[in-house]
Amino acid sequence: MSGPHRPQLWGVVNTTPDSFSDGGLFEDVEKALEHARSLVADGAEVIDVGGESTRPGAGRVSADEEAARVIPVVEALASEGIVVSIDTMRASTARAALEAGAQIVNDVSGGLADEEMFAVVASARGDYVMMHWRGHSDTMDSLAQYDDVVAEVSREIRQRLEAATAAGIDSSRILVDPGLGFAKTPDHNWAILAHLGDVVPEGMRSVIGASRKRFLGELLADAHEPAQRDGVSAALGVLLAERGVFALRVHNVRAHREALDVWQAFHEGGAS
Ligand code: PMM
Repeated sequence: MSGPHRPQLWGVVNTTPDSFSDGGLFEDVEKALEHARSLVADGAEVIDVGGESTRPGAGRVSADEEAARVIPVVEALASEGIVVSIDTMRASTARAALEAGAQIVNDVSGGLADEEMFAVVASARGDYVMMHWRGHSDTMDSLAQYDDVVAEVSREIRQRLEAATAAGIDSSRILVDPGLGFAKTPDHNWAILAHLGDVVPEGMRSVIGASRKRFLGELLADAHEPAQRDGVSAALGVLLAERGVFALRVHNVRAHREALDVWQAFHEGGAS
């Protein structure tokens, strides 16, 4: 397509145990694989595999448990030729996932949760998603304090970028994510979205994870389940495409693909 870049769709696969299943790890792995394959069929270019919930208030999972959940999934998907991103704040999990074939490390802490992370990424190949973060899920809501959220998040992102490049990660490998909902209220999220061009350094690729988040649910009239936020998520996805975002991290890939099809046809109509 001529004109703006069409964002990649990264499909989210959580390997956190299914509370409705008592089939153990094997069944959970099989379910995650099935889900990932359906997201690829729907148009996902990357599958983002995570084993630790980062929802507000969530506690941590041990390193062993996280690795036991994610590594078999990463290995199986990579062997099928699927591009895998590992969503982890732990250097040990990132290293194991890279060895198992992951091509991207998605670190919601931007290297702050584990001081070994930058070294692991620097010594490997592939992209690194560096998200803006202020603290773990059990404290992050209390860290949502800013005088000027756009200026402060922009500054903190640049500080982390300097640290990452000083540790040997080439900036061309880094994708910047402002971390919607991570130490941010809905108003903070909207301010950041309105000023993405200031928050993401010029010339750098960005990833946005807005899909199904609470701040979108708040726009809807009645109490909605996360899956009922797919329409508003896709609407925002189109606006982000317009802003030149490189990738959208989403749960319902099909809804976003269709929305981007409309966006693309709209632009191509204008171009002919
Ligand atoms: N959000 C969540 C988890 N991982 N990774 C990136 N890069 N950006 C995000 O915004 C992000 C993430 C939490 O959302 P979920 O619980 O809906 O997956």
